[in-house]
Amino acid sequence: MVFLISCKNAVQTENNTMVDKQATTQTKALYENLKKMNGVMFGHQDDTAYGIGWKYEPGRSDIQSVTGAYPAVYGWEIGGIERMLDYSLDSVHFHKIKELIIEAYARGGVNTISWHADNLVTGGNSWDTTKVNVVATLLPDSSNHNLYKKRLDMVADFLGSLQTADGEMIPVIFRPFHEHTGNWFWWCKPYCSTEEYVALWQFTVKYLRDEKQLHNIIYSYSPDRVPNEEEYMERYPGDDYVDLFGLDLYHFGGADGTQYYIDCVNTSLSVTEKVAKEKGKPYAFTETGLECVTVDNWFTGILQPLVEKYNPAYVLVWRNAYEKPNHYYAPYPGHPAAEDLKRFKESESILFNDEIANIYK
Ligand code: BMA
Repeated sequence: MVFLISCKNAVQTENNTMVDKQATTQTKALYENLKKMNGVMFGHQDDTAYGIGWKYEPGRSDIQSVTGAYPAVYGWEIGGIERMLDYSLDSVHFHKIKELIIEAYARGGVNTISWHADNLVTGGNSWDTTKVNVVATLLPDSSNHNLYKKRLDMVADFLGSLQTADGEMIPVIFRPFHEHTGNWFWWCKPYCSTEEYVALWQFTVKYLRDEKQLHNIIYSYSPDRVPNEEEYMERYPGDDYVDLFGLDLYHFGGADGTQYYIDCVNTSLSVTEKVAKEKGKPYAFTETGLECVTVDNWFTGILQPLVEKYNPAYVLVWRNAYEKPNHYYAPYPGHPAAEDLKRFKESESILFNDEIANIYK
Protein backbone atom coordinates (compact mmCIF):
# COMPACT_ATOMS: atom_id res chain seq x y z
CA MET A 1 0.00 0.00 0.00
CA VAL A 2 1.28 3.44 -0.82
CA PHE A 3 0.78 6.24 1.66
CA LEU A 4 1.45 9.72 0.48
CA ILE A 5 2.30 11.77 3.49
CA SER A 6 1.23 15.25 2.81
CA CYS A 7 2.85 17.78 5.06
CA LYS A 8 0.61 20.67 5.94
CA ASN A 9 1.46 24.02 7.49
CA ALA A 10 5.10 23.17 7.30
CA VAL A 11 6.77 26.48 7.86
CA GLN A 12 6.32 27.94 11.31
CA THR A 13 8.41 30.97 11.87
CA GLU A 14 7.34 31.46 15.46
CA ASN A 15 8.61 28.82 17.83
CA ASN A 16 11.44 28.15 15.39
CA THR A 17 14.13 26.17 17.17
CA MET A 18 16.52 26.19 14.23
CA VAL A 19 20.20 27.08 14.47
CA ASP A 20 19.86 29.29 11.42
CA LYS A 21 17.03 31.80 11.70
CA GLN A 22 17.69 32.75 8.08
CA ALA A 23 17.36 29.21 6.77
CA THR A 24 15.78 29.03 3.32
CA THR A 25 12.07 28.33 3.05
CA GLN A 26 12.70 24.77 1.89
CA THR A 27 15.17 24.12 4.72
CA LYS A 28 12.70 25.40 7.32
CA ALA A 29 9.96 23.29 5.78
CA LEU A 30 12.12 20.18 5.86
CA TYR A 31 13.01 20.87 9.48
CA GLU A 32 9.39 21.28 10.56
CA ASN A 33 8.35 18.18 8.65
CA LEU A 34 11.13 16.14 10.27
CA LYS A 35 9.55 17.03 13.61
CA LYS A 36 6.16 15.70 12.66
CA MET A 37 6.84 12.79 10.35
CA ASN A 38 4.00 10.36 10.26
CA GLY A 39 6.20 7.29 9.96
CA VAL A 40 9.92 6.60 9.76
CA MET A 41 11.78 7.44 6.57
CA PHE A 42 14.23 4.82 5.39
CA GLY A 43 17.70 5.92 4.30
CA HIS A 44 20.79 4.39 2.69
CA GLN A 45 24.32 5.72 2.40
CA ASP A 46 25.66 6.35 -1.15
CA ASP A 47 22.53 4.66 -2.46
CA THR A 48 22.60 5.79 -6.08
CA ALA A 49 26.39 6.08 -6.48
CA TYR A 50 27.26 2.40 -6.32
CA GLY A 51 26.19 -0.97 -4.95
CA ILE A 52 27.07 -4.61 -5.13
CA GLY A 53 28.69 -5.20 -8.51
CA TRP A 54 28.00 -1.77 -10.03
CA LYS A 55 29.07 1.83 -9.90
CA TYR A 56 27.75 5.01 -11.53
CA GLU A 57 24.82 3.47 -13.41
CA PRO A 58 22.16 6.14 -13.98
CA GLY A 59 19.07 5.50 -11.87
CA ARG A 60 20.45 2.35 -10.27
CA SER A 61 20.15 1.65 -6.54
CA ASP A 62 20.33 -1.68 -4.67
CA ILE A 63 17.33 -0.60 -2.60
CA GLN A 64 15.32 0.23 -5.71
CA SER A 65 16.38 -3.01 -7.42
CA VAL A 66 15.07 -5.05 -4.49
CA THR A 67 11.93 -3.09 -3.52
CA GLY A 68 10.99 -1.06 -6.58
CA ALA A 69 11.44 2.22 -4.68
CA TYR A 70 14.30 4.48 -3.71
CA PRO A 71 15.04 5.22 -0.07
CA ALA A 72 13.54 8.46 1.26
CA VAL A 73 16.86 9.58 2.74
CA TYR A 74 20.19 9.58 0.91
CA GLY A 75 23.43 9.70 2.87
CA TRP A 76 26.63 11.11 1.33
CA GLU A 77 30.20 11.36 2.52
CA ILE A 78 32.47 14.31 1.77
CA GLY A 79 35.69 13.28 3.52
CA GLY A 80 38.58 14.51 1.36
CA ILE A 81 36.86 17.64 0.11
CA GLU A 82 38.72 19.68 2.72
CA ARG A 83 42.00 18.75 1.02
CA MET A 84 40.61 19.71 -2.38
CA LEU A 85 40.67 16.13 -3.57
CA ASP A 86 38.48 15.19 -6.55
CA TYR A 87 37.20 12.01 -4.92
CA SER A 88 35.70 11.28 -1.50
CA LEU A 89 37.42 8.76 0.73
CA ASP A 90 34.91 6.25 -0.58
CA SER A 91 36.10 6.92 -4.15
CA VAL A 92 33.12 8.87 -5.39
CA HIS A 93 33.86 11.94 -7.49
CA PHE A 94 32.53 15.09 -5.82
CA HIS A 95 30.86 16.10 -9.10
CA LYS A 96 29.00 12.82 -9.00
CA ILE A 97 27.91 13.32 -5.39
CA LYS A 98 26.60 16.76 -6.27
CA GLU A 99 24.74 15.43 -9.30
CA LEU A 100 23.15 12.63 -7.25
CA ILE A 101 22.13 15.03 -4.47
CA ILE A 102 20.40 17.23 -7.02
CA GLU A 103 18.70 14.15 -8.45
CA ALA A 104 17.56 12.93 -5.02
CA TYR A 105 16.14 16.38 -4.25
CA ALA A 106 14.27 16.41 -7.56
CA ARG A 107 12.76 13.07 -6.54
CA GLY A 108 11.57 14.66 -3.28
CA GLY A 109 14.13 12.80 -1.16
CA VAL A 110 16.18 14.05 1.78
CA ASN A 111 19.98 14.40 1.67
CA THR A 112 22.29 14.02 4.65
CA ILE A 113 26.05 14.55 4.63
CA SER A 114 28.75 13.09 6.87
CA TRP A 115 32.31 14.36 6.95
CA HIS A 116 35.16 12.06 7.88
CA ALA A 117 37.66 14.92 7.95
CA ASP A 118 41.35 14.11 7.80
CA ASN A 119 43.61 14.75 10.75
CA LEU A 120 45.14 18.12 10.11
CA VAL A 121 48.05 17.61 12.50
CA THR A 122 49.30 14.20 11.40
CA GLY A 123 48.11 14.20 7.79
CA GLY A 124 46.39 10.90 8.57
CA ASN A 125 42.71 10.17 8.20
CA SER A 126 39.79 10.52 10.64
CA TRP A 127 40.80 7.34 12.42
CA ASP A 128 44.29 8.61 13.18
CA THR A 129 44.18 9.15 16.94
CA THR A 130 47.94 8.96 17.46
CA LYS A 131 48.17 12.60 18.53
CA VAL A 132 45.86 13.85 21.23
CA ASN A 133 44.40 17.32 21.19
CA VAL A 134 44.19 17.90 17.47
CA VAL A 135 40.89 19.65 18.23
CA ALA A 136 42.58 22.25 20.45
CA THR A 137 44.89 23.28 17.60
CA LEU A 138 41.92 24.08 15.33
CA LEU A 139 40.31 26.60 17.66
CA PRO A 140 40.54 30.39 17.25
CA ASP A 141 44.01 31.73 18.07
CA SER A 142 45.53 28.25 17.91
CA SER A 143 48.25 26.98 15.59
CA ASN A 144 46.09 25.31 12.94
CA HIS A 145 43.13 27.66 13.03
CA ASN A 146 43.78 29.35 9.72
CA LEU A 147 44.38 26.07 8.00
CA TYR A 148 41.16 24.69 9.50
CA LYS A 149 39.28 27.69 8.09
CA LYS A 150 40.74 27.01 4.65
CA ARG A 151 39.51 23.45 4.94
CA LEU A 152 36.07 24.62 6.02
CA ASP A 153 36.05 26.91 2.98
CA MET A 154 36.15 23.79 0.80
CA VAL A 155 33.29 22.23 2.72
CA ALA A 156 31.35 25.48 2.42
CA ASP A 157 31.98 25.68 -1.33
CA PHE A 158 30.55 22.23 -1.75
CA LEU A 159 27.51 22.77 0.48
CA GLY A 160 26.86 26.09 -1.21
CA SER A 161 27.07 24.53 -4.65
CA LEU A 162 24.09 22.29 -3.96
CA GLN A 163 21.49 24.11 -6.01
CA THR A 164 18.88 23.24 -8.56
CA ALA A 165 19.13 24.56 -12.12
CA ASP A 166 16.89 27.46 -11.00
CA GLY A 167 19.31 28.39 -8.24
CA GLU A 168 17.22 27.01 -5.38
CA MET A 169 19.45 25.91 -2.50
CA ILE A 170 19.08 22.23 -1.66
CA PRO A 171 18.64 21.62 2.08
CA VAL A 172 21.03 19.12 3.66
CA ILE A 173 21.31 17.55 7.09
CA PHE A 174 25.00 17.98 7.97
CA ARG A 175 26.56 15.70 10.60
CA PRO A 176 30.06 16.85 11.42
CA PHE A 177 32.20 15.33 14.19
CA HIS A 178 29.84 12.39 14.66
CA GLU A 179 30.25 9.45 17.05
CA HIS A 180 32.32 11.58 19.41
CA THR A 181 31.27 9.41 22.37
CA GLY A 182 33.41 6.62 20.89
CA ASN A 183 37.21 6.43 20.69
CA TRP A 184 37.98 5.94 16.98
CA PHE A 185 38.09 9.46 15.48
CA TRP A 186 40.52 12.23 16.38
CA TRP A 187 37.59 14.35 17.63
CA CYS A 188 36.34 11.61 19.99
CA LYS A 189 36.03 11.97 23.72
CA PRO A 190 39.42 10.56 24.81
CA TYR A 191 41.34 13.07 22.67
CA CYS A 192 39.88 16.46 23.58
CA SER A 193 38.05 18.12 26.44
CA THR A 194 34.33 18.81 26.48
CA GLU A 195 35.05 22.54 26.15
CA GLU A 196 37.29 21.99 23.13
CA TYR A 197 34.77 19.77 21.36
CA VAL A 198 31.97 22.25 21.98
CA ALA A 199 34.16 25.16 20.86
CA LEU A 200 35.09 23.39 17.61
CA TRP A 201 31.44 22.63 16.91
CA GLN A 202 30.26 26.14 17.68
CA PHE A 203 33.01 27.72 15.62
CA THR A 204 32.19 25.44 12.67
CA VAL A 205 28.49 26.29 12.76
CA LYS A 206 29.12 30.03 13.06
CA TYR A 207 31.66 29.96 10.25
CA LEU A 208 29.35 28.13 7.83
CA ARG A 209 26.27 30.11 8.78
CA ASP A 210 27.56 33.64 9.43
CA GLU A 211 30.83 33.90 7.56
CA LYS A 212 29.94 31.74 4.55
CA GLN A 213 26.22 32.66 4.69
CA LEU A 214 25.02 29.13 4.06
CA HIS A 215 21.32 28.86 4.83
CA ASN A 216 20.52 25.37 3.58
CA ILE A 217 21.87 23.40 6.52
CA ILE A 218 20.24 21.42 9.31
CA TYR A 219 22.91 20.56 11.90
CA SER A 220 22.80 17.06 13.35
CA TYR A 221 24.48 16.00 16.59
CA SER A 222 25.16 12.26 16.31
CA PRO A 223 26.73 10.52 19.32
CA ASP A 224 27.43 6.80 19.22
CA ARG A 225 25.91 4.44 21.82
CA VAL A 226 25.67 5.85 25.34
CA PRO A 227 24.61 4.32 28.67
CA ASN A 228 22.47 7.27 29.74
CA GLU A 229 21.24 10.79 29.06
CA GLU A 230 24.11 12.39 30.92
CA GLU A 231 26.64 10.91 28.51
CA TYR A 232 24.49 11.65 25.48
CA MET A 233 24.42 15.30 26.51
CA GLU A 234 27.91 15.61 27.93
CA ARG A 235 29.37 17.33 24.87
CA TYR A 236 26.16 18.86 23.58
CA PRO A 237 27.09 22.10 21.82
CA GLY A 238 23.87 23.86 22.89
CA ASP A 239 20.37 24.58 21.62
CA ASP A 240 21.61 27.39 19.41
CA TYR A 241 24.04 25.06 17.61
CA VAL A 242 22.14 21.82 17.12
CA ASP A 243 19.01 21.22 15.05
CA LEU A 244 18.56 17.50 15.10
CA PHE A 245 19.39 14.84 17.68
CA GLY A 246 20.96 11.80 16.06
CA LEU A 247 22.26 8.42 17.07
CA ASP A 248 24.79 6.16 15.32
CA LEU A 249 24.69 2.60 16.58
CA TYR A 250 25.55 -0.62 14.73
CA HIS A 251 24.62 -4.25 15.23
CA PHE A 252 27.83 -6.26 15.61
CA GLY A 253 28.34 -9.99 16.02
CA GLY A 254 25.55 -11.31 13.77
CA ALA A 255 22.71 -13.25 15.40
CA ASP A 256 24.70 -13.55 18.63
CA GLY A 257 24.82 -9.78 18.91
CA THR A 258 21.08 -9.25 18.47
CA GLN A 259 20.08 -8.87 22.10
CA TYR A 260 22.96 -6.54 22.85
CA TYR A 261 22.04 -4.38 19.84
CA ILE A 262 18.40 -4.24 20.91
CA ASP A 263 19.35 -3.34 24.47
CA CYS A 264 21.73 -0.61 23.36
CA VAL A 265 19.23 0.87 20.90
CA ASN A 266 16.56 0.85 23.60
CA THR A 267 18.83 2.75 25.95
CA SER A 268 20.30 5.20 23.46
CA LEU A 269 17.33 5.87 21.18
CA SER A 270 15.00 6.44 24.13
CA VAL A 271 17.42 9.08 25.41
CA THR A 272 17.62 10.63 21.92
CA GLU A 273 13.81 10.80 21.70
CA LYS A 274 13.43 12.20 25.21
CA VAL A 275 15.97 14.97 24.78
CA ALA A 276 14.66 15.93 21.34
CA LYS A 277 11.08 16.18 22.60
CA GLU A 278 12.14 18.30 25.56
CA LYS A 279 13.97 20.63 23.21
CA GLY A 280 11.24 20.67 20.55
CA LYS A 281 13.66 19.45 17.91
CA PRO A 282 13.58 16.48 15.50
CA TYR A 283 15.55 13.27 16.05
CA ALA A 284 16.76 10.44 13.85
CA PHE A 285 18.61 7.12 13.88
CA THR A 286 21.37 8.63 11.77
CA GLU A 287 23.45 5.48 11.14
CA THR A 288 22.90 1.80 11.78
CA GLY A 289 23.09 -1.60 10.17
CA LEU A 290 24.31 -5.16 10.36
CA GLU A 291 27.24 -5.80 8.04
CA CYS A 292 26.32 -8.30 5.29
CA VAL A 293 22.78 -8.48 6.76
CA THR A 294 23.52 -11.96 8.13
CA VAL A 295 20.15 -12.18 9.90
CA ASP A 296 17.55 -12.81 7.19
CA ASN A 297 14.73 -10.95 8.92
CA TRP A 298 16.89 -8.14 10.28
CA PHE A 299 14.80 -5.37 8.73
CA THR A 300 11.34 -6.45 9.87
CA GLY A 301 12.35 -8.56 12.86
CA ILE A 302 14.91 -6.35 14.56
CA LEU A 303 15.05 -2.84 13.12
CA GLN A 304 11.36 -2.22 12.49
CA PRO A 305 10.09 -2.88 16.03
CA LEU A 306 12.79 -0.58 17.39
CA VAL A 307 12.02 2.32 15.10
CA GLU A 308 8.29 1.82 15.56
CA LYS A 309 8.83 2.13 19.30
CA TYR A 310 10.82 5.38 19.17
CA ASN A 311 9.62 6.96 15.93
CA PRO A 312 12.77 8.72 14.72
CA ALA A 313 12.19 10.90 11.63
CA TYR A 314 14.42 8.52 9.72
CA VAL A 315 16.74 5.54 10.00
CA LEU A 316 19.72 5.22 7.69
CA VAL A 317 21.70 2.06 6.98
CA TRP A 318 25.29 2.32 5.82
CA ARG A 319 26.71 1.81 2.36
CA ASN A 320 26.90 -1.18 0.03
CA ALA A 321 30.59 -0.76 -0.68
CA TYR A 322 31.67 -1.31 -4.24
CA GLU A 323 35.35 -1.56 -3.46
CA LYS A 324 35.29 -3.50 -0.17
CA PRO A 325 33.87 -7.03 -0.39
CA ASN A 326 31.56 -7.97 2.48
CA HIS A 327 31.04 -4.39 3.55
CA TYR A 328 27.36 -3.81 2.85
CA TYR A 329 24.29 -3.08 4.99
CA ALA A 330 21.37 -3.45 2.59
CA PRO A 331 20.38 -6.60 0.70
CA TYR A 332 20.75 -6.62 -3.08
CA PRO A 333 18.76 -8.76 -5.56
CA GLY A 334 19.24 -12.44 -4.74
CA HIS A 335 20.51 -11.80 -1.20
CA PRO A 336 18.83 -13.99 1.48
CA ALA A 337 17.44 -10.89 3.23
CA ALA A 338 16.01 -9.32 0.05
CA GLU A 339 12.46 -10.61 0.65
CA ASP A 340 12.55 -9.15 4.13
CA LEU A 341 13.54 -5.73 2.79
CA LYS A 342 10.50 -5.90 0.51
CA ARG A 343 8.27 -6.62 3.49
CA PHE A 344 9.90 -3.75 5.36
CA LYS A 345 9.05 -1.47 2.45
CA GLU A 346 5.44 -2.64 2.45
CA SER A 347 4.85 -1.83 6.11
CA GLU A 348 2.83 1.29 6.81
CA SER A 349 5.23 2.76 9.33
CA ILE A 350 8.27 2.77 7.04
CA LEU A 351 8.49 5.41 4.34
CA PHE A 352 10.45 5.16 1.10
CA ASN A 353 10.87 7.93 -1.46
CA ASP A 354 7.56 7.08 -3.15
CA GLU A 355 5.73 7.51 0.15
CA ILE A 356 6.80 11.03 1.07
CA ALA A 357 5.51 14.14 -0.59
CA ASN A 358 5.86 17.83 -0.02
CA ILE A 359 8.57 17.51 2.55
CA TYR A 360 9.95 20.86 1.32
CA LYS A 361 6.60 22.64 1.58
C1 BMA B 1 33.05 3.49 7.35
C2 BMA B 1 33.38 2.47 6.25
C3 BMA B 1 34.55 3.02 5.49
C4 BMA B 1 34.21 4.42 4.95
C5 BMA B 1 33.73 5.34 6.05
C6 BMA B 1 33.27 6.68 5.54
O1 BMA B 1 32.03 3.01 8.14
O2 BMA B 1 32.28 2.31 5.39
O3 BMA B 1 34.84 2.14 4.42
O4 BMA B 1 35.33 5.00 4.34
O5 BMA B 1 32.67 4.71 6.75
O6 BMA B 1 32.18 6.59 4.68
